[in-house]
Amino acid sequence: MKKSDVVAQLLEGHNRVPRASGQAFAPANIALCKYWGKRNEELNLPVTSSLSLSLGEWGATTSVEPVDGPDTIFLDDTPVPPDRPFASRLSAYLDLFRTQHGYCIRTSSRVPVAAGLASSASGFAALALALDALYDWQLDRSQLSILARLGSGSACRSVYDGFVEWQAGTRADGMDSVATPLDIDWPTLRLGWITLTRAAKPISSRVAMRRTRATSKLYAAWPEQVATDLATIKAALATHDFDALGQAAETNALAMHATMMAAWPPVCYWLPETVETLNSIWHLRAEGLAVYATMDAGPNVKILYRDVDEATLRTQFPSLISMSDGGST
Ligand code: 2P0
Repeated sequence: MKKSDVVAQLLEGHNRVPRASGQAFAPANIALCKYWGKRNEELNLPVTSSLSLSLGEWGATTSVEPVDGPDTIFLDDTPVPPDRPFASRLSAYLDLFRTQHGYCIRTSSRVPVAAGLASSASGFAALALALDALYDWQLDRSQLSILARLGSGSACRSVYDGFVEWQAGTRADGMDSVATPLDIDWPTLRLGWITLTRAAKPISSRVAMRRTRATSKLYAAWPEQVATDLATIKAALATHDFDALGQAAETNALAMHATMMAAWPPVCYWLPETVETLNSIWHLRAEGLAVYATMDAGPNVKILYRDVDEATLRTQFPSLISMSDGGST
């Protein structure tokens, strides 16, 4: 099945004539239980479910406007040349919706892209929501989650705020592979990120996932790891058990990295500073501070902690930014 078949199914009977423009915001999200590996690459269908926390005001605002001629794309007011992967990936996604015309896309990303904060997640979620506004489809969140997933897997989680579970689903067409919001309120929980480098990552998560699944023997253990961690994380969220949450999230992230390090050629996103930061976190924890690490497809480290420890952690990690800081870079 192709992306265009899924779109045709979702938009059957819906308006295909655009209004003048559409605009939307979507938050970035950080997975506490990671998505790593696809069962279907065309539709971004995952091998396992995953669970994330959306980052409030940190995210992307995107506007979309039909224009004559080819697509024009602006990122933070700077035109992006059409041959850049960023632009060609957006244009390929827009091909799913256009009739004749091109689009002018303006995205302002209030996500520290270099910190590996899943810019494609907020970007494609904001674009799917903006297209819904442009065409006045009035799709429900579940359908919007599917549309966003066709752009980038983790984007399906960014159509909601707060804690979100992405159900892997089993259907070949992915209509049951959607994100759902979890009814959890935990105002004292903090997620922050420590930027160690702004260098572009050497290998995309898309390619790294594919290689891991194809060559890493450790990947066989990944679905079971996720099943255990997901259950632990959901129980910990329900009871506000911070240490259980932190331990499961950190274990899950490190297990994900272990699967990719055991791939061939190996995929290692870690830098010396990554190891140094993880060691600092482990040292602080040994001294009694409740802080846990998580990492995505990059060298930077995110931390989970409680609001009471914010000041201490800012002293330890001067580059720490917290989701509670508000979305300005
Ligand atoms: C996650 N990551 O759950 C995991 C953890 C990175 C590590 O989702 O190919 O950009 O567009 O579906 O969503 C990053 O992968 O990949 C990701 P595609 P995506 O957040």
